This record gives sequence, structure tokens and C-alpha cells, in this order.
Amino acid sequence: MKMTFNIYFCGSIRGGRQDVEIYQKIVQKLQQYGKVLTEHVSCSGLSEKGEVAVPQGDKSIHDRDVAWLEESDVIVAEVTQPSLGVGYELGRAVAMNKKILCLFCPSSGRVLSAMIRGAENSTKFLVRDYTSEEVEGIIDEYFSSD
Ligand code: 6IA
Repeated sequence: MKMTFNIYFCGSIRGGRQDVEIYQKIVQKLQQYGKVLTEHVSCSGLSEKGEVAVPQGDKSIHDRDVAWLEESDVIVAEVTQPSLGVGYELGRAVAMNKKILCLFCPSSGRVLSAMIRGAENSTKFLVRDYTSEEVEGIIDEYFSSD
């Protein structure tokens, strides 16, 4: 496996920002393996209320993100906090036949959507349950396999 990837990280924005600290930890780890195209998703200054101004609006966000999905080699999604945008990105990424790793934290007390858990297969779509202490090791294992 090549060592520098274009990595698309997905995490909740308007779905709720309560897990932003773990997004930061994940993105920092992913940066050891390549360029994270969506680094802003882990930015603590970005709130679900959209306090950061978006002059060009939602269409430009959507179109740019779909273009980045196309460019990416690997999609890593933190899926604990339910997010319509993350679910949409994962559906688009499956349709593009991309390699996908979903990370879910069971200690949240949530139960992951069947449409994500049930999408797992032995080739391209992996779902991993994690604790905060384990997440970096899971990412290392993912990028060192294959
Ligand atoms: O439905 P959500 O907002 O929770 O969807 C979150 C997902 O959609 C993330 O994985 C992002 O890739 C994408 N997304 C949603 N909103 C934005 C966004 N907003 N910018 C980039 N990606 C987004 C504006 C913030 C910008 C000014 C930094």
C-alpha cells in the first residue's frame, strides 16, 4: 500500500459538535498517513450553528466536498454523532467504490444506524467500534494492512 493518501475525514457539523475533540485526535493521526482534505471538520472554531461565514453558501460546500470525495483514496468517518451529511457522504463514497473506515464509539450509549453497520463488507467498507484510547491503534492497523 502506498504511504501517502488523500484522506477524506467525515464528522458531524450541523448534526452536532459534541465529539469535536475526538475528531481532532483522529485527524492528527490520519495526517501521519496523508493529506486530510477535510481538516476543517475537526476545527473547534466551527460550530453547528455555522458561526463561520460561508459566503458561497451550501451549494459550494456540497459541490467542493463531492469533488474531494472523488479525489480521495480513503474515507474515514467518525459516525457516533448522527449526521445527515456524514450519512450522505458515505452513500456517495460507496457509489464511488471508495475504501471506507467508519469509527463508532459504543460507550456513547448510541446504537449505530443499521444502514452503516449493515453496509460493512470484507473488502471496502469497514466499521470499527473504538474507545478513545484505542482509536490511534485502530487507524495504524487499518493503514498498515493490505
Ligand atoms: O450534516 P452535517 O453538517 O453534520 O454534515 C457534516 C459533513 O458534511 C462533514 O463530514 C463535512 O464533510 C460536510 N460538511 C457539512 N458542512 C460543511 C461545511 N460547512 N464545510 C465543509 N464540509 C461540510 C461550512 C464550514 C466552513 C466554512 C469551514
